[in-house]
Amino acid sequence: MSGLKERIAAGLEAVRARSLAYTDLDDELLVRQHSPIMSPLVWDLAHVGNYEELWVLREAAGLAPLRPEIDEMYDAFAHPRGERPELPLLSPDEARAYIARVRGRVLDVLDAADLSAPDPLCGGGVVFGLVTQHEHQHGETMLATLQLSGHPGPPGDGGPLPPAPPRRAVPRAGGAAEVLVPAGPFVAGTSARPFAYDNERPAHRVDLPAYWIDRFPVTNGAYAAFTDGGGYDDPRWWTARGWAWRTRREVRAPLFWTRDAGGAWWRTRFGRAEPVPPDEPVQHVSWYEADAYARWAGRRLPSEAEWEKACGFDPASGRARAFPWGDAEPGPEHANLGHRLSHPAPVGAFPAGASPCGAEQMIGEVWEWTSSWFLPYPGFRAFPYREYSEVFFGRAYRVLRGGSWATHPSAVRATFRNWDHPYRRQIFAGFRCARSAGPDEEG
Ligand code: AVJ
Ligand code: FE
Repeated sequence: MSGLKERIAAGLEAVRARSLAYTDLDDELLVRQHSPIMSPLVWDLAHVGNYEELWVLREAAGLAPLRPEIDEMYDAFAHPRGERPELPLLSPDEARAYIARVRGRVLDVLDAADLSAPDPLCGGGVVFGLVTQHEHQHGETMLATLQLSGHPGPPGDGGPLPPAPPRRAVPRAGGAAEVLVPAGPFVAGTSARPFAYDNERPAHRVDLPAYWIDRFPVTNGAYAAFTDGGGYDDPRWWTARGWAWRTRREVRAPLFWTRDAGGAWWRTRFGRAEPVPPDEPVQHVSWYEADAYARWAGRRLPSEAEWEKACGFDPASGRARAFPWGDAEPGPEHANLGHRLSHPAPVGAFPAGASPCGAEQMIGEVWEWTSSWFLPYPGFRAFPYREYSEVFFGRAYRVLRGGSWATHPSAVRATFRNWDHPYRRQIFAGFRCARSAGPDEEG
C-alpha cells in the first residue's frame, strides 16, 4: 500500500506543478477574462483547490471547511464561466496560499488513510484519483484559455518525438488510409479500473457490424482540401444546425486559421503565426465542421462505440485493452500526450501506439469528435456526484475520445469519455472518419 501512497503523492505533486506553471503569469493576465466562454485563469486555480478540499478533506476525511465563505464562488454550477470575472475572487496570491494549505492537509489525510478499506471514496485511493484527474482536466482547460488569449506562454515542446519514424503517406481526404474492424461484439466501458469516471461504467457488451475507420486523424492538409474546395459554401455537406451555425458565425476555416495574400493557410498558436503544417491532425474544429467534412469525403464520423472498439479491442484475446498498445501506461513512444509538444505530432509519428486493428494516434494528438450524444451506459449510477456526468446527459453534447497532446497520460484511456457542445472549437479537438463496410467486406 505504501507504494500506492507514494504514487498518489507523486501524481498530486506533478499536477500541481503543472497548474502553477500555467498560472506563472502577471496578475493582470490571471484575473482578466480572455474569452466569455472561459473562466479567468485565477478561477481555475482556486477551483481545483476548492474541489480537492471538498472531496478529500470534507467528504472523505470529514474535516470542517477551511473557508466556507468562498465555496459558492468556486461551484461551477452556481456561476457560468461568463459571470466569474465579476465575482470577488481570491487574488492570485490568495489562491496560491489557499490551494497550498488544502494540499498540506490532503497529504496528511493520505498519510493516515487506509486505502484497503472498502470505502467508496478512500478504497483504492479513488478520491485521490478523482482530484488528480480533475486538476489535469482544468490544466487542459487553462491551456485552451491561454491559446485563446494570444499570450505566448507556456513553452511546451519539452520532449523530443520518438526516433524519426519511417515517413508514411499522408492520408488523402476520402482516400484509402483506413482499416477494417470486423463485425462482432466487444466490451465497452469498464467496471474494473481503479479510477474511472461514473460515465465510463459499467462495462457492457456492444455488438457492431463491420466498419472501416481512418488509420490516422484527418490532417490539416486533407482538411484544407475541403476548405479550399468550397466545403464551407455548400449546405449539402452540413446538418441544418451546422449550416445555421457556420452562417451566423461566418465560419470559413478552423479556429485560429487565416489565409495569406498568396492563399496559403497560417495558424496562430500561443501567440505566434506559423504556416499550417499539412501532416499534423487538424485541431480547433467544431463537431459541425467535422461532420460536414466527413460527408464531403463520402464518409461519416464513427460512433463512440466504433471509436472505442477500434482503439482497444483485441480480437486475438477477445479482450478490450486499456490503451491501443496494451495495458501498459502510456510512454513517450506510444502517444503524444502530457504537453511534451505544444501541438499535435505528424501522422505516422507513433507506430508503436497502433491498436490491434491498425489504427494509430487514437490516444493523444487531438480529442476526436464522434457521432454520439453524451448518454449514460445501461446500468449507469452517478458517482460521486450527479453534477460530474449525469446532468450533462442528453442531446446537447457530443462525445469526444482519445485525449489530445495537452492531456496528461493519467487522464485518458480507451474508455474515457469527454463531451462538449457541437459548436465548441477552443478545445484541442479534431476527428477521424469511418464508413460502414459492405456485405462482402465482413472481414
Ligand atoms: C469533462 C471536460 C467536459 O471541463 O466541464 C471539470 C471536466 N468537470 N470540472 C469540464 C470537469 C468538472 C469537464 N469536461
Ligand atoms: Fe472542475
